[in-house]
Amino acid sequence: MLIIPTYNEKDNVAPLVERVRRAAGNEPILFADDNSPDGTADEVRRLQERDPYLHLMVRPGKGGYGSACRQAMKKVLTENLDDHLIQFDADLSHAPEVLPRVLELLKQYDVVVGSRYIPGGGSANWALRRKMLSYGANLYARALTGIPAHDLTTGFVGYRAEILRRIDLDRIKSNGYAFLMEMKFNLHRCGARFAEVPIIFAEREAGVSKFNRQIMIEGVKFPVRAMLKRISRAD
Ligand SMILES: Nc1nc2c(ncn2[C@@H]2O[C@H](COP(=O)(O)OP(=O)(O)O)[C@@H](O)[C@H]2O)c(=O)[nH]1
Ligand SMILES: [Mg+2]
Repeated sequence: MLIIPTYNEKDNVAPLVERVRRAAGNEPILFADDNSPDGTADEVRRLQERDPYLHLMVRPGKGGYGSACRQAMKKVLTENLDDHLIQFDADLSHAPEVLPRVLELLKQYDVVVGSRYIPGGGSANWALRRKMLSYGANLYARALTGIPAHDLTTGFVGYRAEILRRIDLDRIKSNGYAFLMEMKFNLHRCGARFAEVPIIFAEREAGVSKFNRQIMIEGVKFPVRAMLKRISRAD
């Protein structure tokens, strides 16, 4: 099941669903919408009329990316909706055409990371400065956290349900890029086997990014916290 958090993504959901259907057939999709003012949830309801594999969770208001992912994951796990979960962005930055490969690898691995920083991966239409910043941030985070993957801030990640049951999602508190690192860090510490697939990240064409300063600060602080945990071997 795909887990797709949405905030003001009305114009992106229909083309996204169409591409997922072409690439991955009837793979179920759960949208976790934070009551987007632009009517994203109504757009999903419209699509649900002709697609029985679309699910929608509407939350009362903007609660953040990590919180939306967490709540959607908990729903899949507690209601036993699927044996694997793939988190994915709504803005067409992640190519649905990679999904079959991720699904295949999830038969053998616990966590499959869609990675920009392995051969074959990259970021389309990003300025060199942004590429270097993201690459550097990932080198820094990898050195401090010890997570065995090259792209720790990617939001395209597949998990086996059984490995997610081993970590306590309620203890994961961060919300932005740090949420993505904290998930991978906790899974690595409980023995998850990681695989990576190359992805080409494409910048969104419709809607606006929710990236902000606070998300970045959280992303800089988390690796330090993780390193201290490794040193002290605390939980
Ligand atoms: N439910 C929910 N989704 C969010 C929130 N913030 C961002 N998203 C979604 O998370 C995904 C990634 O966000 P985006 O703004 O594209 O971040 P960027 O790719 O780092 O610029 C998109 O599908 C957004 O719609 C939020 O507060 N709540
Ligand atoms: Mg985006």
